[in-house]
Amino acid sequence: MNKVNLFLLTTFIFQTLFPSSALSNESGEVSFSDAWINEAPATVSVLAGYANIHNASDKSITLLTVSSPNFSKIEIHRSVLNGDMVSMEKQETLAIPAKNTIKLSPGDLHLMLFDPDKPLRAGDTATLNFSFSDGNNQTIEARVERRSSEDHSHHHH
Ligand SMILES: [Cu+2]
Repeated sequence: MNKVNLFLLTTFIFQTLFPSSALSNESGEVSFSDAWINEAPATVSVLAGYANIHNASDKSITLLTVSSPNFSKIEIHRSVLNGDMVSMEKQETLAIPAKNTIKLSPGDLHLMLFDPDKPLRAGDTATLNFSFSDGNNQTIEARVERRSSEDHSHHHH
């Protein structure tokens, strides 16, 4: 059985056992699209993750924490240009305004993913858990991709 079938089977079993769970990112007021992780050399222990987070409700919802079984720690960062240097500011939380989409994208807001449990290559997926101020949690699978547009090597912490 290949990896994709195993994932679908696992998802099917999980949803059969826990039909009201938030595993599906279709449910709830907040939904995700284009969740991806920038592929990096295996020697790099900090990766960047991106997604679009949409709040369909008529009130602001705040992203409180992001965690993952695949990383030791995840922070929300914003890249800020100071002169010709890009630095990253840690965000304690991230508000998603009512009826709005926050886009995490290279050079701007991103997830900083620390210490992957295994080398992540393009095509792999990692699990991300998001918890929100309205009490909802969402678990999504982010795909590791090689998108060449942004060079992160000039970032510093
Ligand atoms: Cu960062």
